[in-house]
Amino acid sequence: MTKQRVLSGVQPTGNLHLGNYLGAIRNWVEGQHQYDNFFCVVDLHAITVPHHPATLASDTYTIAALYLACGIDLAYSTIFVQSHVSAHAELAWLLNCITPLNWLTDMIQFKEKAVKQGENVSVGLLDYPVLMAADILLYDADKVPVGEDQKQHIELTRDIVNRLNHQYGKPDQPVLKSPQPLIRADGARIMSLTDGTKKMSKSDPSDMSRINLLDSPEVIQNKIKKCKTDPVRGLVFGDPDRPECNNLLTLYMLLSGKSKEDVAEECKDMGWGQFKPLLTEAAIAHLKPIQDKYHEIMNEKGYLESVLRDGREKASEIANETLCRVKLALGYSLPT
Ligand code: AQP
Repeated sequence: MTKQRVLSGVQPTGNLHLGNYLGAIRNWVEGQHQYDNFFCVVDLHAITVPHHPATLASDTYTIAALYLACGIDLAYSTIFVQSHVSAHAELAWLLNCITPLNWLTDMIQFKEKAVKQGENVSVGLLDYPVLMAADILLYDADKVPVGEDQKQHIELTRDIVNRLNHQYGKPDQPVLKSPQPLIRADGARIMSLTDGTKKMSKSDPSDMSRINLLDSPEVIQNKIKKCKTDPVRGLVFGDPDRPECNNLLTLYMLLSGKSKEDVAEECKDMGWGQFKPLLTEAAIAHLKPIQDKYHEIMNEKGYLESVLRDGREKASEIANETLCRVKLALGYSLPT
């Protein structure tokens, strides 16, 4: 039986943090043996907000190396860079022309980010979900493992598929395959260390709001020491009035590998002074092997380039086939 296909990616817009890791990459790693996986660094998405040309390429490499360091195994998975496969931009254009404008203006992420950018907001930011749909659809992906914040974009992708299949496909012969989101209950929305009601994010101006995968033990210790808590003694999951408490217990559970029941029992009578060193220790211990592996990969000259070259070849072959299928359905003639 052929395996179902998985596609997902992260933008090279800054340091990977625990939200990206626990919400997305950890799930890619744990599920990779069951699927045929494609993981890309979505560098075309990275320029939908103001970016630094001087670091775009090195940030892209860092993220690809972190995929490997977190445990992505090339025996099961292909790693590539989005901009290396030109079919992504081309399919996005074709999908643009069948996507109603109001579907995009309704997207929560667009509304939130557009407010921050004021008059400088680009057409690219509005179009972000269509490019994301192209990323997924080019690979006929069955599943898309993401954090909770991306759910709306996958629903939009499914709407685009339905519309395109309805307009250009035959009932028994759809042009594109509809993907399903794969969102884990635990870790789907890791919150900021400085505000438990906001998601942890690369674009938060304060580095104290997140733990980055490459933070040193001293930095991790300092961030946890200073993170926002509450004055209540006794730590519990799920109290809507204590978002920081729920977030920090969730981080401890996921990083220590303990069950929710065990963490609830262990922490029920604790104060923050007793809990914070435990979380610090769990975070440092969990990230150490990832950091060691990352440095090993970065020191192996030429290795990452070869991984990305192979990835581009494999991804391009599949992506170009899908692109041809869509172009034919839309009535284009293909060059002979
Ligand atoms: N806080 C989070 N909790 C769980 N999952 C998360 N993801 C991102 N943040 C969290 C998931 O990580 C994958 C890549 O997302 P991204 O590249 O968009 O990362 P980001 O940190 O969200 O980036 P930005 O640029 O800082 O965006 P905004 O400003 O939107 O937060 C996705 O699967 C995502 O769900």
